[in-house]
Amino acid sequence: MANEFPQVVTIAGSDSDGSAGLQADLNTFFTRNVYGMSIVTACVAGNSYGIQASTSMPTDFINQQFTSLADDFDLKAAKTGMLADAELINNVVANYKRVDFGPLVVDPVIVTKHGAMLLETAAFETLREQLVPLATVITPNFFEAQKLVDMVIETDEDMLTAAKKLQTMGAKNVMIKGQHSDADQTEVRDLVLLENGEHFWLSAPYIHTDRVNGTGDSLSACITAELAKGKSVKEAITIAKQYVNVSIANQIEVGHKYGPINHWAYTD
Ligand code: PXL
Repeated sequence: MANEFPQVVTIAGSDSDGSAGLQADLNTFFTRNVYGMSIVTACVAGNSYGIQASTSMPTDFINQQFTSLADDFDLKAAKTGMLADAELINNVVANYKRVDFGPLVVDPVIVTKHGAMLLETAAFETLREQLVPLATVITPNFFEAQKLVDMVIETDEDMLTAAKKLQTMGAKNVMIKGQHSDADQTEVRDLVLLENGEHFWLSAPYIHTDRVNGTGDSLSACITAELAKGKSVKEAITIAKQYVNVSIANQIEVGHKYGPINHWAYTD
């Protein structure tokens, strides 16, 4: 049929300033030519200076969003973002198991780049036990990976050990995003461990800018979009890394402090 776009959904929090959360996901879906929907888990009041308040959606309302989408749409892939607390994770997992939304990309959102907690510490165990096993792809950053596998990562070997641990916990494919906290560093290296045991590193120049809000959200959203279009996990991750790099390299001026990335920049 003409004009058919794969349908995808993000199960995530809303960020009022549009830089992260489901807004970044929907921007990514749009520019990657998939039709994006959203199941809102929480709402954050924030701007480019930080987050000022946040609140979770009621359980019944989250259930209804799942039902409303499952009753009508032919979803080809899904992703999770901010899930706030253990109750919310349990609820999303129970709902995800009763519907067919395709492969799941789990972005284990714990804390923002600027230190605001988006997941209660008490929920880490639930995240590990309930959500990680559902992940077709999990995309922790360096910090989140250490929290999830409960180890300090110092070397490349440690990073591979952490990725293997995440597979043992049930995630099929793992992408651990490299550290970028050293002002002198010139590249960022992410590790990918595929379901078949193959692993490889994705390297990109480290771009020194404050305008990187929504990077992790957009990366996982891009992987989701590519999977929905039928790309392999390896292809989807490789495209997503390029998508995000180009989006960071072509910064836009929005807000007075930590700005969003540029979703218009990347073209195939
Ligand atoms: O980028 C992480 C993130 C995810 N989800 C929501 C957010 C943020 C960061 O601000 O607000 C809703």
